[in-house]
Amino acid sequence: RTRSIVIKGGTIVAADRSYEADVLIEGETIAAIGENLTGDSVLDASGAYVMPGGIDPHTHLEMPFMGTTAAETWESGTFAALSGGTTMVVDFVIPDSENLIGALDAWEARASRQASADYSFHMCVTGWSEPIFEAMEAVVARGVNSFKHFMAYKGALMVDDDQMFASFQRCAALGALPLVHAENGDIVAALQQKYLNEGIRGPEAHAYSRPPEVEGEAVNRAIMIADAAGVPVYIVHVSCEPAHEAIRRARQKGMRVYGEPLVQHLTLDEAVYQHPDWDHAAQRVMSPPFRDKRHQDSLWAGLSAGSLQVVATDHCAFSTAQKRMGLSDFTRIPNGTGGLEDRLPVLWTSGVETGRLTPNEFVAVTSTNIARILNLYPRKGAIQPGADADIVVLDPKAGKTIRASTQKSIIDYNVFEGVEVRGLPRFTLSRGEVVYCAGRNEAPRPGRGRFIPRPAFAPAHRALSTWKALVAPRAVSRDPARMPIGV
Ligand code: DUC
Ligand code: ZN
Ligand code: ZN
Ligand code: ZN
Repeated sequence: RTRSIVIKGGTIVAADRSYEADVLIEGETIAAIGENLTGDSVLDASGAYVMPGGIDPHTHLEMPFMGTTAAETWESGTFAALSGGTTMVVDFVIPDSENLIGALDAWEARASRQASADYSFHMCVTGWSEPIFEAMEAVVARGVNSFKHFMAYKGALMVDDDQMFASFQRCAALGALPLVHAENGDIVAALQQKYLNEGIRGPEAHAYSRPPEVEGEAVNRAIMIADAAGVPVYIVHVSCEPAHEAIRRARQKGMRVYGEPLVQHLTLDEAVYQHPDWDHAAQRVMSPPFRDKRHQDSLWAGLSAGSLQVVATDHCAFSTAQKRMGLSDFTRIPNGTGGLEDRLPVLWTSGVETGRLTPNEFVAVTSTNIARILNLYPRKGAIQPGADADIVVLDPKAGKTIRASTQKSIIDYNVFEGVEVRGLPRFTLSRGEVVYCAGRNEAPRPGRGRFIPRPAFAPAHRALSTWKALVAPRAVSRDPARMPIGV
């Protein structure tokens, strides 16, 4: 008989309600929820909240980028995630050629050897060609139903509008969800050059070259292109009011548009780029950059109003030594910050303790909403019989001061250094195994994490478009020179 565990005496917090009950786990899944349940072993959840494990849909572990490779590994990153109550990550596969399946294999090889949390992937589309068109179908068949597009990083990852339009139509035909990094890459490149020409070469110019306007413009454009292609769209790392406004307006018209702020943008502001210590500022260089309070307030409002649905991290963590690649030129500072380990406690402290989010909204934006958006629900994102036993027992009274010196992440700093948080995991369970226990420091077994396939969406998963009937998905051209216009 498989061994069973009962989580006793806690309050189950789901996206839709809170109630007191025990949770019985048999093997890897939840077997029952009820009163006075018994099992082979007991976890005491009294005074704590029993929630679906966090899902971070936006990570870049060991990502080759800007002339280096993100230092956070699959092993350290997933241990950090579990210790912070996140039981699943969705990482971006960046192909360096048209061989999307080869890139997926490379990511899967790293993850399967090292990951201690479950994982899934998004595939990046960084150009357009017949082999990419063909490979997208094979990618979906492998259980990856989302494709990411960069509107920035000109000359590297960026796609132009015609390429994005073709890929979005392909997504519509395959039942996949397009994701977008929305910044106008042409304007960013022009502004970067302007500041370099003026001799402004420090991290502060990183923020100057990526103002809210470039993000707002790109989000509007991505939404309109998605609507023309008849496909829903998910905007990653929404950082400012113009971006949020575009999403809000589209949703009000009935379009299926989703927006993901990061916990960093909700809590850190642009003042970090004026810090007198170069390292301090450069460690916080990511795209889009941190904004001011007006933009933060907009993001918080979006989470409680439902116009923004997910809080992620874009965990893409470089060491201080790597950041120094840009000592004399801000455009060479590797872009990215961490947050995987801290997302839940920082959001609990800045969101729930301040009254900006209810505990149920907290669960919705850290787990349940993204499970539904990515077609993972209810295997993940839910506490119900049959679901994977991915559970965080969160103690709202347990607190700490965030320190790089005590974190599980292998990075030598933390953008939340010195921040006092409450709402720490007492236990984290991944598919029924207790993989983290407060006060204990053992890492779970690398390689125990599993790939979670996400099937294609049903054909009804469409955007509301005024002219979607005009573009039959199968009319998408395989020939990049012959993009379909209308039809
Ligand atoms: N932004 C970052 O800051 N890092 C990784 C990629 C991205 O878009
Ligand atoms: Zn991005
Ligand atoms: Zn400002
Ligand atoms: Zn990213």
